[in-house]
Amino acid sequence: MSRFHENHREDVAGRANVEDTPELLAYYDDLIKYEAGALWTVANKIEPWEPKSESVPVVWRYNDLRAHVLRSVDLVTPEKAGRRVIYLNNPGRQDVHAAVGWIYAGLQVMNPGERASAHRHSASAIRFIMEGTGAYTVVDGHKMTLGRNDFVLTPNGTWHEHAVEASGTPCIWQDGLDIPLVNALEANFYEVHPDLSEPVAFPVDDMTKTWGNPGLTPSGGDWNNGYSPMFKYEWEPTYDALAKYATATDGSPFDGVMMEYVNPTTNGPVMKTMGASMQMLRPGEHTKAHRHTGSYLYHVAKGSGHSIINGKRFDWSERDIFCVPSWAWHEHVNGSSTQDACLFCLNDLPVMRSLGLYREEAFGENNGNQPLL
Ligand code: GTQ
Repeated sequence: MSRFHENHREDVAGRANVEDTPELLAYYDDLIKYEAGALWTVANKIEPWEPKSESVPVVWRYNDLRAHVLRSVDLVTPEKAGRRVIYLNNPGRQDVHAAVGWIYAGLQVMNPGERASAHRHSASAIRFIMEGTGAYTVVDGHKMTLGRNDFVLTPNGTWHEHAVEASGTPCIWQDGLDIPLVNALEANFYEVHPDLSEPVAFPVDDMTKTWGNPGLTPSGGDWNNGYSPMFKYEWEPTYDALAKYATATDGSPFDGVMMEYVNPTTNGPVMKTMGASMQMLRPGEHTKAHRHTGSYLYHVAKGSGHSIINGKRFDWSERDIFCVPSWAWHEHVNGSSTQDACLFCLNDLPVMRSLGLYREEAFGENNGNQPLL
């Protein structure tokens, strides 16, 4: 039996193995009347031997989606739509709007001169800029200019609004939020700003300029908010850091040269519920397979290649988005022998780690690489 379909232990001693009799069936019917049930009828379902993700691996190809995203500009205004976003739907998850696991994602498009009203919610968000110039986000009065492959946080509870300067070009970015998680926890509040907009109260890009200097922190700087004060992480310093680090490390066998975006005041994840990383796959690199708990949404920031997820090959190129569900085997391949490839990854690792649910395993057969199914 393949390692991908381990489902063979249901009748092991100690697990539910009760055969239905007319008496038992009548008993179950009686329990239903009292809003109750017998655990042994559901035990194998509610307590799986190992995580069984409802989500399936998917690649959302930008080549397919881009024209449809742009079509929405002519069909709805940001004022009417609230957010002009095309969301990514995992075909395995029909109960909630999720791209993978408990993570929501969408592609938002905005024309020059457009603005979406300010709001705040219990869900946390990140935005990863895909194309266009002149985009900016205001978070609690801090205005951040946004360029290609920059990523910006809008942590839970912060007022935020997005816009594109009149002098800019049409912009598309990826939104990623923990909406499904916060809804599952039944803790989501949403509020529209009373003025529909918030004044810019600080110098432009001040948080990145203050908190984003490597090895240096502002003297007397005080921050204790549970999320990173560095709201914006720019692509150029990120790529420079990866390129530098690549000259000093062999990299991870599973992930190549990988760095986590951190809250500079804690060295921990950027927000409590969602983390992010950028990894560089060197020319020709083919990583070993592993699996871990948590849900992972990759965005191809640079280059092209493929990933093998649960034994199936998924090709990707720049701007494609793909997901690795919890406990799915995965390995990555850079398709170029001369250029590096970079994968941005949004994940719920902070949740897994802080709740003590993180677990990881290396693929032990076939020299660490999955046989293709
Ligand atoms: O901008 O906060 O794609 O609240 C979906 C829901 C973006 C946002 C989305 C949201 C936002």
